[in-house]
Amino acid sequence: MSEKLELISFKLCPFVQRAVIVLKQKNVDFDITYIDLNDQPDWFKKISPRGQVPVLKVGDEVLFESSVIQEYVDEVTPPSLQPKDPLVKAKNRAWISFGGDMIMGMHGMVMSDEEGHNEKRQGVEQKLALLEAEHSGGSYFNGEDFQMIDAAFAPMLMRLGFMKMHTGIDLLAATPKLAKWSENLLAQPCVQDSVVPELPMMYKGMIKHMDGYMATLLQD
Ligand SMILES: N[C@@H](CCC(=O)N[C@@H](CS)C(=O)NCC(=O)O)C(=O)O
Repeated sequence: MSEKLELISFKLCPFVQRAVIVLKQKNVDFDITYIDLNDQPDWFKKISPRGQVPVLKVGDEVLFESSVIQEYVDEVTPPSLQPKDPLVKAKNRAWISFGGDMIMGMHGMVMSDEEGHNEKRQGVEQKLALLEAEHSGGSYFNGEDFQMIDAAFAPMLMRLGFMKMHTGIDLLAATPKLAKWSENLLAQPCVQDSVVPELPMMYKGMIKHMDGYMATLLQD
């Protein structure tokens, strides 16, 4: 790779973390620039078509959408983290997109009043059950190798851990394959090094700040 990559990030963002995990797993030397999404700098507004992170700067070019950034980084740094079988790869892509919906559902759980929280929680639990049924039962999603889909789901699983730690809500209690998967993924250096050390406390602060039903469940 000729140009040094620059990733535009917001510390709390799970979608940025998807990209960081691939960059770390591939040992790519990259710069990371943190912005405040609630007070977006003008230069960011100019380069981010949706006003969202992650954005990856590749020289004068800009990429957005976490899964696209993951795939670009993967393609320019062989060997690939994607499954070789095109059908498995395509199915994984679909589940990665599904994982994005789950991240949004979890955010809804954090933001909502009790009724909304319970509704969103039910939605996330249903999705977790579907994911459990699709999981190989091996160390990682497809089996024994860490692949792209693992990088894509680790941020969500990490946040489920924060939720459990701060509120006691254990959404993985009914999905043993996912619980084991989470344990395996959170032990990976590329996952551990993909966030700032203060993230667990930032997540708690976000729950408090959102002031929804979940804030009433916060434990000390
Ligand atoms: N589908 C996008 C979602 C990215 C996303 O939702 N990023 C959030 C932060 S975690 C964001 O930038 N939100 C600001 C906004 O939507 O205004 C992706 O996968 O990259």
